[in-house]
Amino acid sequence: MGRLVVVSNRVAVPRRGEPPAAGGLAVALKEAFDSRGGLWFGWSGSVAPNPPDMVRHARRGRVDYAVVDLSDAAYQGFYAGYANSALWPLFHFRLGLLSYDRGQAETYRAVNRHYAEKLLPMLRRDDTIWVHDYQLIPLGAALREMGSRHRIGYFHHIPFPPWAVFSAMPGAEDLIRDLLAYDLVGVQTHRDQAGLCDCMSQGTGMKVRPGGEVRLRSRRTVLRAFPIGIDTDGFAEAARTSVQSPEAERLRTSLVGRKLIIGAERLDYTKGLPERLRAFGALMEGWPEYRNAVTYLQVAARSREDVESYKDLKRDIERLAGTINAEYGDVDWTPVRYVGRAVARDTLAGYYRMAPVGLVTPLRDGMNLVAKEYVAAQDPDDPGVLVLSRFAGAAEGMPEALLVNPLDAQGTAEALAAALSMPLAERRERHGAIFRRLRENTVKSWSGDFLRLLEGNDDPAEAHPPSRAAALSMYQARLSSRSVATSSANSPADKAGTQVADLSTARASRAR
Ligand code: ADQ
Repeated sequence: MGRLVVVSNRVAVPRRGEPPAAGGLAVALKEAFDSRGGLWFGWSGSVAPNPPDMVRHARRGRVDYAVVDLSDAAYQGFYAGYANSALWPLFHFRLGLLSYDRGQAETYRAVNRHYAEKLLPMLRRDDTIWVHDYQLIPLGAALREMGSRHRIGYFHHIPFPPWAVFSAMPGAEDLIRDLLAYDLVGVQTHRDQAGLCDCMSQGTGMKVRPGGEVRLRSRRTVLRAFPIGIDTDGFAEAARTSVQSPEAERLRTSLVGRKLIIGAERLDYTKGLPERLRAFGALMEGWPEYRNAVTYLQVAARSREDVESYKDLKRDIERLAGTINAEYGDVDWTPVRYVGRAVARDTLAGYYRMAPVGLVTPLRDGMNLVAKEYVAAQDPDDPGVLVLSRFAGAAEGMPEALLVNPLDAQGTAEALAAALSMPLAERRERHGAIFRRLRENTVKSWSGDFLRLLEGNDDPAEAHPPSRAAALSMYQARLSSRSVATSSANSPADKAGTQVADLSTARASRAR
């Protein structure tokens, strides 16, 4: 078996003598890299007016890291411009925020061609290439034009909308046709797979066969869902240890017995932060018993601050948090604590374990790993409850979470109240079901499944039927046998029909 060659937008070269950062792609790929060796190629993260036109190399263990710098102009056009101001909003269904500029689109293609030119001479004949995410869609086609006959797979980490949305992008057909250069195109969920197949058939006029197969002359491309997971046991262990740490103790002491609701993400308009604050405000308004009894901690790491829409978002969130604190706060209680920076992974794991409620309500999200990490971090004997947007990819595999529509502040507040008052037996049952699935579908099994199908050994979709179908049937069976005492008939969630609505949405999206 040949080497694994990974191409991703940003490549973080581990310091000499240190393991790769926990979490993220490095963990997913470790096993494959360890067993067969590999090359990891991409942008170094450095930007300069006129960077030297060269590839820098570093060898760590069995992996060669090869990175290039970007010029200011390439960064503006390719990264801040087309990738983050046009593709990112497009793929997240936010056409109102899409800002298209033909020059930036050309820079995006030029940078991808440049990457292909740099990568090609480093390739060996039997390498397998795995390209990651929307910054690099045309890379496969550029490699093919230059003569590459390797197996090339592409994984799309963010949502894939249907053609009715996608076709708003100038040049949409070209982007879809670019995907045909790959042998395998992976997306996160069955909903994304439906969007991708719709774009493929409407954008190219080609027939998508059952199993997501498209044929163009002698080339075959398979379109398939591979829901990404986390290092479940590793994260659970980090949470167990970190909840005893001085940082966790500092937070615990400061709560003075109040219950913690936690949210954590990059500061991004797709994550639904203003909507989440409005929902917390609705909880304070409609459930006075929780005033001075809960604290909502939102950790939001700064992100893409050079993109205009991100600056507006920061202002909105700060204003909303200030309004809630002024309205409901007291001399000894701040309802919303807002921390605007990144927090170390282990520290975050300890905070999750301490929080009876995890609030994860993106407007759209490919998967959302925070939802999975929150569940993995819980104490199985006394777990917290996840309130999760039905528009996160993670919702497909988590029907036992309290699923909400984040645009419905009242509905989300009702779910929060239900979570805060949920009996222990029900919390355990919901947590246990999700946690078992998280242990079966980890980040390692995700990369293994993708590579096995790309390299043609077997078809993981046939080997393992979709976990979501299994999850749903378990859930439905439990509901019909009334073995789950959801919430009592008088509970806010029941009044609002949270459970019924969740299930009907889950059924509807399965049928799509
Ligand atoms: P992201 O949009 O970055 O990823 P997500 O999947 O939630 O979103 O991953 C974020 C990671 O950053 C998590 O591991 C989380 O713990 C960490 N994190 C969040 N807030 C933090 C903070 N304040 N400080 C430090 N760390 C923080 C994209 C897609 C997702 C998809 C992933 C993986 O947008 O939908 O799930 O890729 O495919």
